[in-house]
Amino acid sequence: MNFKSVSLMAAGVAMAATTILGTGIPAFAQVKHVAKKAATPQLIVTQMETGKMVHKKGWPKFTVSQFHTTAGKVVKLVIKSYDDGSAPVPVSYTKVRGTIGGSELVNGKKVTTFKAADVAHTMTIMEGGKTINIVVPVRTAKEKFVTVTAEFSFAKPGNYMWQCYAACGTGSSGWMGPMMTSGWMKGAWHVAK
Ligand SMILES: [Cu+2]
Repeated sequence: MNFKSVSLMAAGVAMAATTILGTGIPAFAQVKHVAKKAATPQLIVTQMETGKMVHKKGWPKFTVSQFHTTAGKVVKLVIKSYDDGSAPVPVSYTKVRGTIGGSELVNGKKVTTFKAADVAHTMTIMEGGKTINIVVPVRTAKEKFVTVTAEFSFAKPGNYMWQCYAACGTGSSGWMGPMMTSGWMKGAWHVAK
């Protein structure tokens, strides 16, 4: 028996030991597959477009405003925002709330709280007594858009309203127009069982 056949035999024994009984599938492959499946969040993407982009001055818009998910499932929400202007926002809505880790990613960087002057919009979701507050900062002059990513989940099924809390709309208060109109600065999350 030469060295090559001995090492081949050893490899065979090692493979048999790590094979799940009767399946012929190596144990490491199965474990890896299950772990990956459980950790994959539901990816949902929306864009924040300016009034100029949608040809309606003073009417910024979330292009997707109705969302669908399942209770208990982790949602990974990605918001691409093209807005370079801030809007007056109550200080409590400058903080990220209700997300996993209490934070969000802005262009891949973890953020938990913003300066009010840097806030363009929020996606604030009311789930019973819990509030999920995702902050959309203004893009800088040198970037085309800013990417906000947040992960969260809904405990119970139902229809939950969301509203932008940065007064980005029309009227002297900024709370008219798109702020009051479903499909623009408000909408809903539909959470199935
Ligand atoms: Cu807004």
